[in-house]
Amino acid sequence: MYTYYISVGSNIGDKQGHINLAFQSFQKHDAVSKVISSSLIETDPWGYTEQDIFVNSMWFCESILDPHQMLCLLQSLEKGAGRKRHIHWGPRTLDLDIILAFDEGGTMISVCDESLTIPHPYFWERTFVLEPLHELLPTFTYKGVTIDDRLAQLNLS
Ligand code: PH2
Ligand code: MG
Ligand code: MG
Repeated sequence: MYTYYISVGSNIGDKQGHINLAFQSFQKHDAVSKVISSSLIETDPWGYTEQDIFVNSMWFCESILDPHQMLCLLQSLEKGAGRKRHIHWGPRTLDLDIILAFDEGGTMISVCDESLTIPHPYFWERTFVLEPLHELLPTFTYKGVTIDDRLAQLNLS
């Protein structure tokens, strides 16, 4: 059994609608359990800024799927929302990124290959990821820094 924190984003069309539909399918999936969603927040685009504002949130779940199997499931949900891959960091109907994964003992899992990197390579730089993560995991600490301190640093810079 694994646990996952999954970042959710949309900035095309019915943003909340894409997210809610995907959440319903995800919750119903036999291989996932204890699904929890953070609040949905509106965020300014990060990275490539010439695009519409995003709706972002974070999902927690337990699953028997290993990280690559989870990636496959998330990509199928993105496809279901009509996701097309164009501009890197550009507009998308639905983006589901594995941010953190833990094994049964609660140890953080690292994955790094051509298809998947966990922890997500930019998560610690992005308030649109850390704010919803903070709601679900307020005691999280990464490389000796608490998520509270990291959010304070990012909000100052
Ligand atoms: N996703 C990106 C790039 N920039 N900015 C915000 N605010 N929210 C996102 O989900 C987002 C982004 C690439 O995945
Ligand atoms: Mg992304
Ligand atoms: Mg993605």
